[in-house]
Amino acid sequence: FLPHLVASMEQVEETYIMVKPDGVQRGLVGEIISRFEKKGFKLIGLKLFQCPKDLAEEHYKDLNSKPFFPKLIEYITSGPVVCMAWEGAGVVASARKLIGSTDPLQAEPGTIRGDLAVQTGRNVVHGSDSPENGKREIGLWFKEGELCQWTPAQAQWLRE
Ligand code: IDP
Ligand code: MG
Repeated sequence: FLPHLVASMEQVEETYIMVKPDGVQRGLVGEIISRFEKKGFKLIGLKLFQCPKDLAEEHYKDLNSKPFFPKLIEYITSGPVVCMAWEGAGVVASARKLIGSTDPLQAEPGTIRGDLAVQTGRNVVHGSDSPENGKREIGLWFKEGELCQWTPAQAQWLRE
């Protein structure tokens, strides 16, 4: 029994989830949104958006020394993306599990990448890797006034 882990699961967090251009082009937007919606997390921000180069570079700045960085920026700016902010206790780690491993061939069946993609360079979806990055990325991709605070009708049936 690890009380600090239980406490962290109860902490309400926000994560930035994005359907990448390949997911949009392949008609997977509804399918990907559904995975998070059915799980029971709360959608607080959603838009279709053509990402400018400087935003893509800022979002992925930790990877800017990697050999694949220029192609990654080209990929993310190659067409519209669907930007989402999701809220819930434990949503950051849970969303990463729903998404699956970075390399879709290593991702477990049942995960988004495991079910819907075959290559790291076209892995259809992004998810923040920590609560701090969740906040940072939502701040980058959404403007003031684009997020909604609301109480879903099902809230009382999701948590005791
Ligand atoms: P993540 O998306 O699972 O968090 P990261 O390591 O943060 O994975 O990498 C960010 C994104 O950069 C990946 O989702 C993928 O689109 C791309 N990427 C990572 N490694 C490679 C690579 O070796 N080749 C091509 N693209 C890569
Ligand atoms: Mg990452």
